Amino acid sequence: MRPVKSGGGWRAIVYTWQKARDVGGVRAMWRAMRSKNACKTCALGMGGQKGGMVNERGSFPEVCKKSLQAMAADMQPGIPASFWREHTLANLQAMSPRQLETSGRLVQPVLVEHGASNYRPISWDEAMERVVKELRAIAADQSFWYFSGRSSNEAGFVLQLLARLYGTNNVNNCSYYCHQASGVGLASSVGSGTATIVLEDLEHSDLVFVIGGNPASNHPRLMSTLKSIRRRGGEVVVINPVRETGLVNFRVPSDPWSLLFGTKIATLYVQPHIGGDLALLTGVAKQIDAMQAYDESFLQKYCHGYREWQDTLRRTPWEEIEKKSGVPREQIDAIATRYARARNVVFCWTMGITHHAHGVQNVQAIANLALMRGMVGRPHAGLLPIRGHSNVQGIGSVGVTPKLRDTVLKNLQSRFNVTLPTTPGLDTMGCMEAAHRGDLRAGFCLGGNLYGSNPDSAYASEAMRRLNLLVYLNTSLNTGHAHGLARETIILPVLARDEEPQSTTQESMFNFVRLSDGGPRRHHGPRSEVEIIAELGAKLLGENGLLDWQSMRDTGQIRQAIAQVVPGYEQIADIGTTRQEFQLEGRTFHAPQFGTPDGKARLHAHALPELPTLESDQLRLMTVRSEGQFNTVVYEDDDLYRGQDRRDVVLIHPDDMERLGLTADQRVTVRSATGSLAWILARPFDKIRPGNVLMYYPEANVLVPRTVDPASRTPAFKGIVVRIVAG
Ligand SMILES: Nc1nc2c(c(=O)[nH]1)N[C@H]1C(S)=C(S)[C@@H](COP(=O)(O)OP(=O)(O)OC[C@H]3O[C@@H](n4cnc5c(=O)[nH]c(N)nc54)[C@H](O)[C@@H]3O)O[C@H]1N2
Ligand SMILES: Nc1nc2c(c(=O)[nH]1)N[C@H]1C(S)=C(S)[C@@H](COP(=O)(O)OP(=O)(O)OC[C@H]3O[C@@H](n4cnc5c(=O)[nH]c(N)nc54)[C@H](O)[C@@H]3O)O[C@H]1N2
Ligand SMILES: [Mo]
Repeated sequence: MRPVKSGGGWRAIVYTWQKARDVGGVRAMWRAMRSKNACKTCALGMGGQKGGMVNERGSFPEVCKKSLQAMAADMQPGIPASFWREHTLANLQAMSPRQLETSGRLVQPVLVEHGASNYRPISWDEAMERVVKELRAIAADQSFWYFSGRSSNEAGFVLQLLARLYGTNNVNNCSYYCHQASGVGLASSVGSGTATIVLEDLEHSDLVFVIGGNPASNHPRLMSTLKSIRRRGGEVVVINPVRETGLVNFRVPSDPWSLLFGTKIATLYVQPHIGGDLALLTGVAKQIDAMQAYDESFLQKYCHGYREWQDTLRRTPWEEIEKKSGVPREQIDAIATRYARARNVVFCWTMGITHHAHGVQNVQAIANLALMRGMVGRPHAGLLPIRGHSNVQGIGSVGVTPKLRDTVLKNLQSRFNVTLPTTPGLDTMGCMEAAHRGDLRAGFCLGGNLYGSNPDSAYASEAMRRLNLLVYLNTSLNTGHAHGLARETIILPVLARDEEPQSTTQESMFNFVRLSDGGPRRHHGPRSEVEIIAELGAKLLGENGLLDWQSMRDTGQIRQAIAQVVPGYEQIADIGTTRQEFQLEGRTFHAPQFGTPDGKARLHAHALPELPTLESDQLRLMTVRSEGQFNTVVYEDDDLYRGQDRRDVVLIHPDDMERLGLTADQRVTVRSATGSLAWILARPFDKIRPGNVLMYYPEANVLVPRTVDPASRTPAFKGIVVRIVAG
């Protein structure tokens, strides 16, 4: 496949028309895309009451290929009952993520018991009875409750409440495999775990750092903002071991000029080694310090820890910085020079920063750099973690975490007149480990693909096999349904956001709460998430009379409760009638008054981590997304921007290919300390920094060790030491 020279462009537009045709016409697709629902894919956020394809600033059309893919997937026909007879578990296990996704929409509850060869359809009543029976037979702390960031605030709120009333804090979400390091790092620096700016601030900045992310594929709408910044004469500095095509040149489909001629995105592109960011960021700070380009009075007035940090910077030798980042001094200075002359700077980052054993330190190093020049706590500058799922931030806000904030716990207890457990809850990896030890009996997954998103797939599968019961609430089939099986596994089909009978809400990464109207159901069979959860609550806990589960079927009443319980969410109470979407208070810092107890920010000093020492035949592997997938859901095998037509590949720099004596498309086995993958094609890829290689998640997860960042418990999905051998 010939690589394209720019991201976006005509191919994105042609794709749109093709997708529309596939699902029954342009009108059907247009109607679906324009309905008043928050976009289903990433957390950049669009849609809601301003209508689909509109962002919070009212700009239209804001559309990207992956939102069309997600929409088209939800518009698929239902999986017929015969499918379950015709496909054994062994068949499902042999299917690729893409084949599973394109099997159709889940429309009836299905069950597979240990020893059975197939899933079989069961009634909703039978499914509920089985779940209730198992949950009654075990201690509450023998269960866990996993949430993907695809569900609504309402569903998230009620399910976490149900789990706690049942008696456990083993409540967690996919953020533990995603941006948890950002939440922990930001909270330790500025006292709030989310973006410090709103969209408008970004649009006024004159320098944007894009660190460890590939927004051309994963957050395409960010590209039109980057385009505008470049057009105004602003700069974009990219830090990424891979020269990602779309970050070099992008054709913004909604802009005729950009579409025809393309827009240059990066003004400076720096390629560290995987895991080299902490050293690199420290180097940039050291140079700013040497240039005396820092804001001394800001640091003194509004920050703690400045002197210690400055001492550490001054003591860290340049040789160590260059060696551990893989970036020569001149390039570090070039970044510092640009930073020193910019007036309004925004720092964006994604998984290249968080998916490391030192993820929190990476985030703190970004915050240090920003604080150093007073780039946090005023308009048009700040910190912007580019979040993943469309509502991952919202479910975290409404209580889907193992440890509730003190005020939320207090408010929940007084609002519902209940006493909730205070025993420590497990995070996501903690649940997998406890299940593997045999300490857990049952798991309940609201969306997502817990198996597919896990490191060490063999371990994940084994952990799940040791459970009595696993319940999945999903819209479509995924690898978890084939490989993540307990003694008894139940899949419950749910409605997608735009099929909900009642309105729901979502929170974007800019802390903006949107209202989704829902819409007509596309299939008989799937149920609303809230309805399923309320029914489970009534059947499991109804007799204790603690909660009126009937009212928990009504999203308006759930929002009343959220408004009373979650500080900042007060305005959600009447959003169903006022339709007034809103910005959450206390998260955006337009003045140097931070969310910490005394209002000051904190700088953190770090020792630089060693990059893993590589023997001559070893390389560092990153596991990433292609342009044709959304997490574990693969829509297409192509990775357009990286010029790949298949996924069973390992992308290697030509110099490394030569050194290892490999030829293009040779079959190889990739081995890590955790596992190995055979029959992989070795592909020369000159856009990656030599010494580093790239493979696609989730297929490569058999290679990913269970190493986590001790501070955030986020797995190190990037930076795995591998050996690549012929055959
Ligand atoms: N189309 C699409 N959109 C998505 C998703 C999707 O799967 N598909 N997923 C959503 C979710 S949940 C998330 S979290 C986001 C993920 O968005 P991204 O973080 O952009 O996703 P990854 O594919 O993990 O890409 C990581 C990027 O970091 C770089 N990288 C790897 N290691 C390092 C490193 O050590 N340092 C630096 N500086 N860079 C590194 C890689 O080269 C790659 O460009 O996207 C969201 N949006
Ligand atoms: N090696 C490696 N592993 C990784 C990563 C990586 O970069 N490398 N990235 C990590 C990251 S950032 C994340 S966020 C996790 C992703 O982890 P998850 O969020 O657990 O996984 P997804 O693949 O997004 O979930 C896909 C499923 O969600 C279901 N779904 C879709 N819409 C809805 C809905 O409206 N309601 C419900 N109930 N279900 C729905 C569909 O059935 C689909 O199969 O993976 C992590 N794992
Ligand atoms: Mo994510």
